[in-house]
Amino acid sequence: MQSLTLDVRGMTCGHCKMSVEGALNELDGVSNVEVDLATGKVTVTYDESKVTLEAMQEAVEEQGYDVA
Ligand code: 9UX
Repeated sequence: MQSLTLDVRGMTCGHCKMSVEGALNELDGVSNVEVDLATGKVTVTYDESKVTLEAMQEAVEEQGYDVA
């Protein structure tokens, strides 16, 4: 298990937070997602043999937010 923090731009409300959390949690291999709305920091705990950084970035971008 490994964890990393994504810098996500454009999340401003609780629904944004839930969209991003939901999209990441849907990925196989993601075990925990923490979103800090104030800073845009999204900390993901995941199994690096099952999910890639690219897949996580795509999942966030599909929800309409930019990953720095
Ligand atoms: Mo509410 Mo968050 O419109 O984009 S879902 S600000």
